[in-house]
Amino acid sequence: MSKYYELDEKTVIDYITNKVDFFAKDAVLETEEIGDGNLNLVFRIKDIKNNTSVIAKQALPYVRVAGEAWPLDIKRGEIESKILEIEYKLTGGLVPKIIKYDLDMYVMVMEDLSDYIIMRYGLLEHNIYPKFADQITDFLVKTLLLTSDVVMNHLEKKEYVKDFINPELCEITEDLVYTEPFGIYDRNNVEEDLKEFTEKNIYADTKLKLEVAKLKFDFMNNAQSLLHGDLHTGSIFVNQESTMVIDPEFAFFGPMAYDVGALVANLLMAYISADAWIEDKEVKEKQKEYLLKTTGEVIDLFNEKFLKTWDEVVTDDMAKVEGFKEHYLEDVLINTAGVSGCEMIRRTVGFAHVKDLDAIPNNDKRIDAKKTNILMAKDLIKNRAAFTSGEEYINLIKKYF
Ligand code: SR1
Ligand code: MG
Repeated sequence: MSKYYELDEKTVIDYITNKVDFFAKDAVLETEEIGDGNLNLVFRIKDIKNNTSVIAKQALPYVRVAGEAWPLDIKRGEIESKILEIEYKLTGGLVPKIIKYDLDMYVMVMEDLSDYIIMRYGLLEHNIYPKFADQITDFLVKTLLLTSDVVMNHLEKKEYVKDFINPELCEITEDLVYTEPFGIYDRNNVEEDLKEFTEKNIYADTKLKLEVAKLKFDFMNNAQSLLHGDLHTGSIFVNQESTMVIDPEFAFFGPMAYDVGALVANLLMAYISADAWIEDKEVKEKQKEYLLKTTGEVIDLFNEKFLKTWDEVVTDDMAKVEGFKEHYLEDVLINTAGVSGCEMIRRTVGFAHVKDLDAIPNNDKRIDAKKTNILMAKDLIKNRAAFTSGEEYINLIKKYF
């Protein structure tokens, strides 16, 4: 019989006390459910006497925001805990430490990051994170390059591909990122004032759809590296000093561009949001300047570190052939632009939106921001070969603002 039950704010205290040897004997525990994602329950359990805390994340057998009508493989929690351990080793601690993974309850207990903030919310509070571009590009290059065939023993890598097959979560991406936003589907969420624009600029654009089809099949058929699989700014904790990546439950072997592109898209959407939302002129300019610079730096540092690390870690003889690393990287960058565009479109007219755009309070400004987002995204998809440097992204932003 299954030992699984859904935790709540009451039962999680007993659960943690019995299952995890973390808190002091005299601990006074309080808990709060803090999950704001689409899939899981997330509790912070705090010992208010000794000021220590942990996070417990429980996978539900369905999509949290949709309910039991949309069932989802609960084993994703197991994949997530394994990936976090691998990423911890690869990146030297750019992901949280796992304290325990419970295979019966699909609960992962991990270190609390209470002195960090989810990057999306930090940016919406107009904070600036000066070390972010450097730290996240370390994460990207280490996790992506070191799990590719350029570096890994090819037999071991194929074993990994098998171990980390993640069909249900991949299907969500295939549907919600690469299919539904480009046509009329029930799960799409398009604001009334954006419907005509969406029909004309997305559904009727057959050239756009052809390019998205190419990107979709690259996502499905290119088992290049062990991806995070959902690297938006809601999957990143930041503060002034460091960066921590969380939530790799969509992980599988896929194209590197999917992670880099998701990140870049969310920085671009933060820029569009800042322009539409921030009232104070000085704060607005400072925030836009930071996001412009960070977007450019993410691409340039990724390029730079990728090429440098390649020389240090490459093992495949043919990958050492002169000119190959530049060819390989160029392909990643071109598809990065394409993925960014798909992520931006799906966050505007697909099932799962982002607060950056949806919560812009002024109706006209919100609709205009969403239109700009769609146009910029189309540019990125259709002209993706033109975006291989930070400067080209900066020029793209300047073209629209
Ligand atoms: C049903 S899940 C919707 C979205 O939430 C996750 O964070 C992923 O981005 C997914 O596409
Ligand atoms: Mg998530």
